[in-house]
Amino acid sequence: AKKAVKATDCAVGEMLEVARKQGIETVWDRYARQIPQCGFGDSGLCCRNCTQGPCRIDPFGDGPAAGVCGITADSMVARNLIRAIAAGAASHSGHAKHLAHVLKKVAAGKLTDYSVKDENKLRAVATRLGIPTEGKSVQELAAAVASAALEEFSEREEPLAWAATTLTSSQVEKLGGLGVLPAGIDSAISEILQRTTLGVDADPVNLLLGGVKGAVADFAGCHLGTDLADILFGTPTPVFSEANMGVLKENAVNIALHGHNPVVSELIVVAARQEDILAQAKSAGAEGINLVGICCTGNEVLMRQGVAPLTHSLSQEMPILTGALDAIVVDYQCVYPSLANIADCYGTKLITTMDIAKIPGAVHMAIEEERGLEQAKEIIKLAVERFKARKGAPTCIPQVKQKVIAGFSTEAIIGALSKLNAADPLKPLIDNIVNGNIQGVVLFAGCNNVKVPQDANFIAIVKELAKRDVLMLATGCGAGALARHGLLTSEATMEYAGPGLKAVFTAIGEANGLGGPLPLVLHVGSCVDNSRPVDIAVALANKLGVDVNQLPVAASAPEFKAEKAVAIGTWAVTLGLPTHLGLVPPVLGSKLVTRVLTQDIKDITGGYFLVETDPLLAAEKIFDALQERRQKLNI
Ligand code: BF8
Repeated sequence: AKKAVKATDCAVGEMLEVARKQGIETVWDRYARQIPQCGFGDSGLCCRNCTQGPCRIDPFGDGPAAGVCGITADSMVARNLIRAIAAGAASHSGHAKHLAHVLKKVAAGKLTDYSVKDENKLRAVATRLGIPTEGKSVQELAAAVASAALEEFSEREEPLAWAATTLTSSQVEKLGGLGVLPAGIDSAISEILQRTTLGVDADPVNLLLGGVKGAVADFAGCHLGTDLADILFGTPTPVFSEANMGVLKENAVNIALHGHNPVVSELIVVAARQEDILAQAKSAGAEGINLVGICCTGNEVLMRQGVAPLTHSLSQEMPILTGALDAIVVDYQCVYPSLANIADCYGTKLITTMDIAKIPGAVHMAIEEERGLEQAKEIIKLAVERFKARKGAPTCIPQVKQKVIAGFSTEAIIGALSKLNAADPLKPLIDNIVNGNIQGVVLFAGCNNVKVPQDANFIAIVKELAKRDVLMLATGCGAGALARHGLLTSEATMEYAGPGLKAVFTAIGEANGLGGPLPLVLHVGSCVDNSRPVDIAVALANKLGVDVNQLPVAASAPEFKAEKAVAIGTWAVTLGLPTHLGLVPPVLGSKLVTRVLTQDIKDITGGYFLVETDPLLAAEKIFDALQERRQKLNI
């Protein structure tokens, strides 16, 4: 019964049993050791922003009602929240900035291992940005887009191009009117850090507006991350793969690609397919090189290369316990430092590749893009050595895997719809929303969290909304959860979709030669790719002449964990979406902040946070939010 509380994925369950028998400490053990967690921190009422603290405010009114400087509970909670948004924005946009530098070097002809893989996307992004494209070479356009991208970071004269050109004009106007349309991504992040230091902004609502501005910067950073990755590595199209630990192969060199940015992992994919490297693996006695993915780097290489997702986020330690994982190559974000100890116990090579993300105990190989492919080959060699050392030793790979269909970029979704109506691809979608075959659209985003039995909320909510004919999209570890549970398949559509959704997905799937309906949930990519559903919503809104906050569209982060998820959730609300959270965020220490986020903001942006920890009730509330929108549209 204890196992069921930790995870719903039976592969994870098997590995937990191995961990128990072998005395390996996991994320769940460390969590148990943290209990009881600090109630002040949990409610947002702990401040460490100066050395007169740490200060704590008593949420029940018996103890201190202010910090040493006089900061109130409302402001303390707001400050803490928006610092998380700044951190999230820094992460997503840091990833995008990294891609922008690569694109700039590609344009300058400095890199041989990278190129522009999708010229159409490059031209489309340039056109959207107002960069003249006619007669321009790929190099010239790449240079122009890279420099426009890098200009987003400090401070422009104009609002962020990746917000101003991607949202509806009324959204842009509204955000401008509220003073929350940033002129620079880094400047918005830095502004949050400044206004939340000792003795700057003490007005909770003003602080929250600062957070909204940071969230818009995060949105721009995410969109930039998607656009540049598509340009450099190709825009995803539907792809078939398999998910979960059963994809490991005892007799192959198994290498997991973990983190967020495809810059390194794409080269490892290229290297692993080269004859000389394959020959090395074979001469070591392996049947081949088996690349697998973890977290969002895993999503990136699944979407573009069909690399099988191994596991996600919360269970990232588990595959090492199979004994079959030869190397984990990480870039940055969501990589648990605990991997080093477990990898050491099993002889798995943990390889860090970014100078901002080192882990004691790991092998560090700083990737220089100028010789990236060569380094990718060196990394694979380390994995081959480890394979040689373990060859013949028993492994315990859980025989658990599921089929997966992924690769649903905006372009792929529009492409699939165009098979039903080439002249007007959005029309079939709109018609089916209007006639009720599709009741609305929900985006599942975000992480797994140790406080929720892994995947349980995702699975329960998705099954419930499927019955009710809701079209669902997913990103990040949420998409991973659904992949590992077999919900990104045509079979799941046949089993769980309501009649309207099933009919629509069957028509689209057949028109596209998928041999069955579209998968129950469309995997749109990694967490930065939450920008993709926004593109679709904006296109729908523009076509219908309404705003996004009128569409029957919602978001859900049922097991969120990272600061990045706080930033995404906040921009989803800012762009007008009812946004469900399956855990209570650390804001309950302020009634005012709680009310603004769950109620008052609805009057301003149309979006709001909907907090519900019970998944079945959450599904009902999300569905009700869609119905409210339908009624207002008279459909
Ligand atoms: O960026 S869903 S645990 S891996 S933060 Fe991290 Fe959360 Fe996973 Fe992807 Ni997103």
